[in-house]
Amino acid sequence: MNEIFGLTVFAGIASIACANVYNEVGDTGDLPGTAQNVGSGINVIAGNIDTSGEVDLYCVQFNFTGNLQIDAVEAVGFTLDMNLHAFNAAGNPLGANDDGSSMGDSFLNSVLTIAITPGVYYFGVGDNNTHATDGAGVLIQDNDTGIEDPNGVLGGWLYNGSRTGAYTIVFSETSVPAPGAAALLGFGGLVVTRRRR
Ligand SMILES: [Ca+2]
Ligand SMILES: [Ca+2]
Ligand SMILES: [Ca+2]
Ligand SMILES: [Ca+2]
Repeated sequence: MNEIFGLTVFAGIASIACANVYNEVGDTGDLPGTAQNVGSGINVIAGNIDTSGEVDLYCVQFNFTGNLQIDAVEAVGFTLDMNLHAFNAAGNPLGANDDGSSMGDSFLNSVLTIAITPGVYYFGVGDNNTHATDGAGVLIQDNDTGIEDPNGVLGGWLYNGSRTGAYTIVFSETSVPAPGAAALLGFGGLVVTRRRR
């Protein structure tokens, strides 16, 4: 079933951009020590929340300085209420989002833009109201309000979600801070226009 979902998702993403896809292998862990290493050159991760309350964390390398937009998108037909968290190489929180969209898709998806320099970053996704804590269980990043402790180190999660399903995480390098939805919608419109010609 994973492969079928992956193909479906890939077909959707491929129309948006030139996609270099990393497919979750089995189930990635939820902490830096068990996160799957995506490496560099990937702009789409396709994975699955297949256990109620689980978090999927990925380690990704980026080699540019600028703004990175991350969209966490539920697969069509599923009911995940995406949550998205970003961390630096040390596991310090960089931001989180529960409900947002830059793609004109479900408001239950998540979108986040962070300023980055070349290096390794961690991205975690889960179902609704998934919060990041340190190893002692102290909240360091809230899915709704974002960073609680910028010096906190990811060491655990508070799970509240219960749904399962497939998702994609889409990475877009953006040149302008805080890109509006219009920019991406405009891009999407260009694709549609070209296809119709
Ligand atoms: Ca998983
Ligand atoms: Ca997992
Ligand atoms: Ca959400
Ligand atoms: Ca929430």
